[in-house]
Amino acid sequence: MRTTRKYDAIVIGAGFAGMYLLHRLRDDLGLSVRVYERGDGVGGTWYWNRYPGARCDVESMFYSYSFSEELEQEWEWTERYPSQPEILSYANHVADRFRLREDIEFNTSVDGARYDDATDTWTVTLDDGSQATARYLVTAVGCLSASRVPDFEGIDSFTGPTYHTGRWPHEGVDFSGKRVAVIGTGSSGIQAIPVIAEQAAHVTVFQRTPNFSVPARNAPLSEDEQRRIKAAYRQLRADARASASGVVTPPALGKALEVDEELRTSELDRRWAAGGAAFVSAFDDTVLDEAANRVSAEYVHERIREIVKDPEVAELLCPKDHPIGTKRICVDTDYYATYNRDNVTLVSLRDNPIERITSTGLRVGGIDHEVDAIVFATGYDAMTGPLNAIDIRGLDGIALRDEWADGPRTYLGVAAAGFPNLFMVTAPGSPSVLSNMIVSIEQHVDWITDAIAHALRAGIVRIEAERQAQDDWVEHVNEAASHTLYPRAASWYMGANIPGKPRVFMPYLGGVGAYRKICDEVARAGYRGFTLTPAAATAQP
Ligand code: NA7
Repeated sequence: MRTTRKYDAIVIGAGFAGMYLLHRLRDDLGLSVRVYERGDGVGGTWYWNRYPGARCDVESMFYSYSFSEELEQEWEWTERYPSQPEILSYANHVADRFRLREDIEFNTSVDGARYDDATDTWTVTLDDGSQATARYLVTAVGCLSASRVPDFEGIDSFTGPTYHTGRWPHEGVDFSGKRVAVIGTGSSGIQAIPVIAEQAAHVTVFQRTPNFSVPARNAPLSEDEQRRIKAAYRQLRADARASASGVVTPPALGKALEVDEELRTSELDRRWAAGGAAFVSAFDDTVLDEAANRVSAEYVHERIREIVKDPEVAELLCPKDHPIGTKRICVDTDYYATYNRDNVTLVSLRDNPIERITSTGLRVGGIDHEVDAIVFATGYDAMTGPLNAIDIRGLDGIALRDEWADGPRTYLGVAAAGFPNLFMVTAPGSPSVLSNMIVSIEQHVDWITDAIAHALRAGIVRIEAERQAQDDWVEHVNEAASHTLYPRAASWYMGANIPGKPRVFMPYLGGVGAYRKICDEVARAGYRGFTLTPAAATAQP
């Protein structure tokens, strides 16, 4: 008979959040911690997303942990934006350096978790049927980890290989001499298409909605630049934490239409030439006001028309369905110019969706496009997908996925009423996906660690979000979104990419700096909005 293993805390996921949780809870609080990870290595998103061209859209020097000065001083990044292999080797370095692997169980999925009211503990059930218990359960499952291939008719009839960008084969894929279909033009498609086009015989891109993309201007990181940033790291990190997006960007010029036209254009020219997502923050009101938004949007349209030689293709690539910045802006290398290649064809799905997948390709508008391989760059069941995939049962056996049937409900994006001693990293209701993820992850993990430390000190065995506090937070998250243009886009932030998913704006738009202040204030006020129950008050057996 198997024995149920007991820990102080169980963490689900060994990406950047799970690794840092393990370090803080084990090494700073002295807890026994077990991390379950379905992959056979650390890194989460960066473990799975091995598609050609995969690269972070946040600069290397800031897409990195700040908790260890030795680590941040010693690690050397090679490029302005880190490639997937480099981020993965960084994650592995961190795992070795902080001896994380010894408490991570790889190739292990958590199928379910149930709270026991009598003992104030969670019992998780693993995919081999075994169980483990802990007082605290912390989910670190990522926001874009439930990859999704749409339910295309005939999908199983295709005789060639198919790939999803978020489940790329570890040994890589050789597209030499092959005709490749890429479905999807989000960040993943936009990064992969130029690289696949360099290798494949032909690439046919199937585009439902064009996206705004700005040049990365990726380049090797010079030693001087690295030294300069490292010398100023403390201040730069503090500035990033206090900022809206967890990244320090050049200040906005003011309201777009109040800025003199010449200055407006030269600022956009400057940002386009500098590269990176800071392009969208040239003005204060780009995501707040339609007319202001058009200034930056039309600037990108002009650049697309300039770069892409075929005017019809250029027009198809110009995003007109959503305001710029209301879907995460893509950061690319040679994306638009790729459409000037002889071996790249754009098929717009605007008027004709993919009718079906056949044994030899895709049928659109009655026309068969024959290909040898299909790449699905079709995205994720974002934010709620990875959590709803686990059967999480709180008080009285209530299921988290039932509680969230009409859209996710959390308090501060870290806890849920009815689910005591459960903490979630970067869940809906937090600003994480709108930010530099690592800044958000460190903030969440530090806050959760402090909350657990407080409970341990005070002899608290149960910490639970109050329903009223949760309702107020959900209302605040909705309110923050309602003042912006974000809900105008059919984005994964809104759940709009999944048929039948409730249309709720999931992330918190107040900014990571403001959010941090709110979380700190909640803690200072004795964890306002949480019910803290001391040991004697619960029915311990
Ligand atoms: P995204 O951004 O969700 O992009 C998915 C793409 O796939 C997008 O262009 C979709 O078109 C397209 N798609 C999805 N379903 C279909 C169907 N049924 N037919 C045709 N096209 C479809 O995922 P990514 O992986 O690129 O990026 C995710 C995040 O990673 C990104 O935001 C960054 O934060 C990093 P749609 O726009 O829905 O019309």
